[in-house]
Amino acid sequence: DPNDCTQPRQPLIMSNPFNFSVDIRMPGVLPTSSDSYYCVAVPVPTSREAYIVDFVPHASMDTAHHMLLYGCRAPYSTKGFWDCGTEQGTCQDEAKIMYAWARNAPPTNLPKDVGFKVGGDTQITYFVLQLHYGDVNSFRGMLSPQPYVAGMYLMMSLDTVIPPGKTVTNADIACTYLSYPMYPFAFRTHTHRLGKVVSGYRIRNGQWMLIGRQSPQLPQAFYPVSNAIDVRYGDTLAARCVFTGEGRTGKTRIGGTSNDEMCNFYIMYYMDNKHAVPYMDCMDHGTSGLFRGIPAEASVPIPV
Ligand code: IYT
Ligand code: CU
Ligand code: CU
Repeated sequence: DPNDCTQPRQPLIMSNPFNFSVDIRMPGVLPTSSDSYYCVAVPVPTSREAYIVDFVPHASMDTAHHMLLYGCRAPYSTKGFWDCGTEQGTCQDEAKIMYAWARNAPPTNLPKDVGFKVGGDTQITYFVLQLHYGDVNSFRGMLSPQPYVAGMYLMMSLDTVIPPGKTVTNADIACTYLSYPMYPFAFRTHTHRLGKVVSGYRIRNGQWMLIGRQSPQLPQAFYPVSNAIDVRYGDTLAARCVFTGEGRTGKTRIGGTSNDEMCNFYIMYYMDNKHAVPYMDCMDHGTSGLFRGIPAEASVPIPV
């Protein structure tokens, strides 16, 4: 029984010298409330450079609401599991998100020849699985270098303030892209309760091209991009979160609790291994007036 957590753990399964899989399981947690989050850390099984090429959420996930897999060097604990209720409770250093699974959303597959680089000279020596209610996960890795490296581009707002009662507040994020070509293949949106719709775009020569648009009230998994595009040096990446202040009596700001808000647009991409940058982020507002050109769809709520 793959879900029998009383069995000794066998995190590393070597199928051949170059491929391996890592099993991460939550040791017999019985959540007391549906809002509990538990974390477990598992060391990256090699100090060599390795590539995560596939994620396999285990079958018995019907009790889990969502789970996120991070990579970092300093998890809050390396023994057993811990309560990681606040979103910052995963790693003491910077956590890097690699995978998200959500109930009722299809799983994300990495494209062929694409892998997340771990071990070696990356800053990733531990995997941390954060589980919102539930039980198991595993993934496969390999030691042979992959032609493409997967990466994450995180767009986040730091300073949004949502006035109480106001029906529409936009959080706008934009940055000029100044790196080697990257190819977005999945995106994820994240807000708390007040988010209505989150959209992300590439702007090139004044033209806005949709990367993805989703309601953050639907399962916050990675969804396939709307358009298969490249992002090149000089392009602008832009994202907008639309919030409502209805139902609140005071100002809502960015923060880690469910009474605060967040505005995140994640782009999962691949890049040529030769000059790959695995993590990038954007917290700026973009040039003034930029968002006058945003397509009208960005303000259209998505039915949930
Ligand atoms: C303030 C905020 O927006 N926090 C987000 C984005 C974030 C993600 C990671 C910030 C940092 C990170 O290392 I990974 I610093 C936030 O906490 N988002 C949550 C998860 O942490 C991923 C989410 O569900 O998107
Ligand atoms: Cu959840
Ligand atoms: Cu959040």
